[in-house]
Amino acid sequence: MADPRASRNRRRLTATVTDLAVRRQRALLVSLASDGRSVEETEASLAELGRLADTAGSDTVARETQTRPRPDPATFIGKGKAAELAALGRQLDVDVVVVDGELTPVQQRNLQDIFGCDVVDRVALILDIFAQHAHSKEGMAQVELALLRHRLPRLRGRGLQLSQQAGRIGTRGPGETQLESDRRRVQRRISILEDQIEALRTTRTTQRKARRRSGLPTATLVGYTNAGKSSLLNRLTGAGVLVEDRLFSTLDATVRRLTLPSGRLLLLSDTVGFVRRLPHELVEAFRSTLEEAVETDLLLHVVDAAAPDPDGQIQAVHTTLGEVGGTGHEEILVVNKVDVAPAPIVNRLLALHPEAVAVSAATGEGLDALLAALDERIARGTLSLDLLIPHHRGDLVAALHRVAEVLAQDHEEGGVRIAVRLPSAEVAPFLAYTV
Ligand SMILES: Nc1nc2c(ncn2[C@@H]2O[C@H](COP(=O)(O)OP(=O)(O)OP(=O)(O)O)[C@@H](O)[C@H]2O)c(=O)[nH]1
Ligand SMILES: [Mg+2]
Repeated sequence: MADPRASRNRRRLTATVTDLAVRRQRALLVSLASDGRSVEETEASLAELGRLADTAGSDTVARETQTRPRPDPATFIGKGKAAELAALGRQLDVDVVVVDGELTPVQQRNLQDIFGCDVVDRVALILDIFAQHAHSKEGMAQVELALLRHRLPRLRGRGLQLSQQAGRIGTRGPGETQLESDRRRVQRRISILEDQIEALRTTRTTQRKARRRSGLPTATLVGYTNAGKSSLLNRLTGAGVLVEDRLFSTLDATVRRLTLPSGRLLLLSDTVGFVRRLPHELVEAFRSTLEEAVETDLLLHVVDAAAPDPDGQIQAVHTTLGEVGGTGHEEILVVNKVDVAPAPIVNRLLALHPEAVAVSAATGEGLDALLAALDERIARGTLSLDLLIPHHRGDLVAALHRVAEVLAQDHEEGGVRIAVRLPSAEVAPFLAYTV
């Protein structure tokens, strides 16, 4: 039943991560209130770090914030503070210190020495969660790539100094140190993964083109992690995607057909959620999954109105979309969890975003309005089609030149090959000729 390659990949992946999930670990969370960040932001970020740590399998036993204009280049927090917290850590018997920021390899090493236990930063924590939640071949390859790219500059070994002194790049043989061969092994694995991901990406692009050729409009659920994207997909299409009250439940894209009240069909996809300061290694590695969100006719941006800072979440989603070139799309803001969210917050979001729709994926409230809004947007929107019109239907070619933007036109044996972009409402007569 189980694919032996999948289980091999999984073993390899779990061997790669700092496995926080083996047993519940005791975590000390540390953050820095520095320039340009308000106390509230720091607090909200620290609370979120706690949820991330919980999802990764650890219990927060203490949280500490230091105010400092800038991170200390050697130890991130101040050295004195680090020593003080190390004593606290020993007293509370912590297994891991989680820093709300991005540590340089040097800072991480120094802190680990001071604390005498594992020290991970926000990036490593998120990578760890992704590693635990990846299931598909593509997802696992993407996470492993992100992990290795993150680890490579952090590999430490007895050979470090020696290899720097020798400075003989490419030297093999007896002088080779453990670290160098580790580096080379990691690098080799990175290039294998890059090739694998590239191949899977090509498959995905082909699938996406096939979907486009089907002439059906596509919409993608995007949003902050835990906003309720998968719940909404399930409610609307009966997809049966895993829904959980934890962060990053979904890492793989799922596409389902949805019939709108007008009878129009729509392809709706669910994808990975976003978080504030999503590690760039992950954005890079998950590019092909995120492209799913970018290459679409319409974004359904789901926001959890019951979350502590919905506005911040909306902004984080837009920032991440910007990083993968996904801005400037038609978007419907879906204000979710209205069954539990405070009414003033829901109302404020609706006032700020006039085209937003308030729903509850849990109770079904507002879904009719959402479907109507989708219908209306799709009717207003445009679609790209690749058509082959038989020579005897010159009337259709002429019609296309009237109603559509013609992107390319060529004469082929079977007829006129023509790529067009046209309003959805005009699509019907041409659908029989899609390539
Ligand atoms: N009360 C309430 N809970 C909801 C609603 N929609 C989703 N949830 C809950 O919110 C949690 C997250 O839901 P998911 O659908 O997994 O969220 P997601 O956006 O797919 O999350 P990730 O895949 O982890 O990024 C689950 O515990 C859901 O049961 C809603 O309308 N009301
Ligand atoms: Mg999900």
